[in-house]
Amino acid sequence: MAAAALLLLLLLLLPPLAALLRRGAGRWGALHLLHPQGALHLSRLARRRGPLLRMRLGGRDVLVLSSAGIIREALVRHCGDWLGRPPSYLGSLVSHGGQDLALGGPCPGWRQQRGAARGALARAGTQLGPLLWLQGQELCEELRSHGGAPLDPFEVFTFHTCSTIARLLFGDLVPPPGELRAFSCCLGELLQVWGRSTVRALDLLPPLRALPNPGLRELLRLVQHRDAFVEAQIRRHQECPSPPSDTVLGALLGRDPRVQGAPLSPLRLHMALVDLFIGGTETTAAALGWAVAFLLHRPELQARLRAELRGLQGPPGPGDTGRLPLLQATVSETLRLRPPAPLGLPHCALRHTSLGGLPIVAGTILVPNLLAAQQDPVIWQQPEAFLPERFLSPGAPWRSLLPFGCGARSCPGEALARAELFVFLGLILREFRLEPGPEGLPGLGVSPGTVLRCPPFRLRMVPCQPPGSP
Ligand code: 3QZ
Repeated sequence: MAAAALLLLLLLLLPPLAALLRRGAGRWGALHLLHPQGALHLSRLARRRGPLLRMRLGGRDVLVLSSAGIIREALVRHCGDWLGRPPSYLGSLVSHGGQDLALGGPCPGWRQQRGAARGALARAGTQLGPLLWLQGQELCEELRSHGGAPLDPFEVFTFHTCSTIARLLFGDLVPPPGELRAFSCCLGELLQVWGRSTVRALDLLPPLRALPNPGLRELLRLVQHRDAFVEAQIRRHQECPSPPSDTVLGALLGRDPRVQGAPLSPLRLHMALVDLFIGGTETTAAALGWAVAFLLHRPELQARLRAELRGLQGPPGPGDTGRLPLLQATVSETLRLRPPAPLGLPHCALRHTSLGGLPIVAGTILVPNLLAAQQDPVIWQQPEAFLPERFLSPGAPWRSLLPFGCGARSCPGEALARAELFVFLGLILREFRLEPGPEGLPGLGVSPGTVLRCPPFRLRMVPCQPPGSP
């Protein structure tokens, strides 16, 4: 009875709500941002109404940008104007009051944290080859252990992207595999709860904060687990009489004179590690999952990639992008169609500015729709098709490919992620033929969440070359 009444109420409310959403300019136009299909829904809207959507959220303007040109105008040309992040109740709760690189607003401490994190990652980037190769071999070993039986690869990918970050940060002083596996699962749950609509709503509707919220309680419990793990790793390093040299953690602690900004304050250091772990785990694993899913649909492309890999002496390394153009194109095409963070992170105007000739007031929120920009029919032919070949032709629109955002707040892990995807995917394709599992080909539609992931699927990984052969 109650359910029927609720349904009736919903049906009655639906048409006016839909009309409100269609107009978008109303006081709650930004409810579009809560749509479960997020970026996809906003892309459809942009196709009808153009690349600059203007909405209202409470008392603020929200701009959703859906073309690479206008995103670059804001975040590259006017980058100083858009350095801020919108204030966030939840963000503040999970970052010790805004000490986070991804979520924090510009202040001297944040600039120092950004300089140190970018500097440490750039240093590490010069010697990624051996690390990625080792991790990639362990990844393939684990995949091999399934002996060609149907397997959902996502958790395996997540563990190995998480281990990559751990190795980069801690060198050989990594936590035991069991502990790391538990932590990578904790991060997955953390992101899942972070994206839950009952939790998201706390940012948009302040009165809800007075009510008990089970999602929020779970979020805080997971944040505690996250913090205990990160704290234990830092302590282990500081107590070690001769900690491994040349690690990202060492650089953040000020042990590498070439890295500016270090040492960081304890809280900034802690949150920089959290960002690296969260930013580098599920995002990269999701992209690997998408690449595999797309390639299951294109066996002939797999064969061409294998032939390209066979032409190389030895295993693929991060420096082989020029020698493996099709593999490089496959990574780019995966990131074009399925950017792991399809709406990036929201920006906030620090001062009055302009965009597309329109005046913009300070405090305006900007949401870059990377998914829409990367499927813009003005730029991309057959925008929705998976065609890595498009990147092999001379005039390919590279500048319109923005999976990591652009400008001063673009993803600091871009080079790492690209190298990791390139090497891991190369090692996998070199050793295994990817074949659909008993349920058939995976779906390629997007499912809602903080990170754009493909629907769960199983595949068979059939060895097509003895392991370890050159
Ligand atoms: C998908 C907010 C935004 O772009 O405990 O992976 C800590 C800080 C909750 C980092 C969300 C940075 C979750 C996903 C890059 C992406 C928590 C953080 C932040 C987490 C990530 C968040 C983000 C990222």
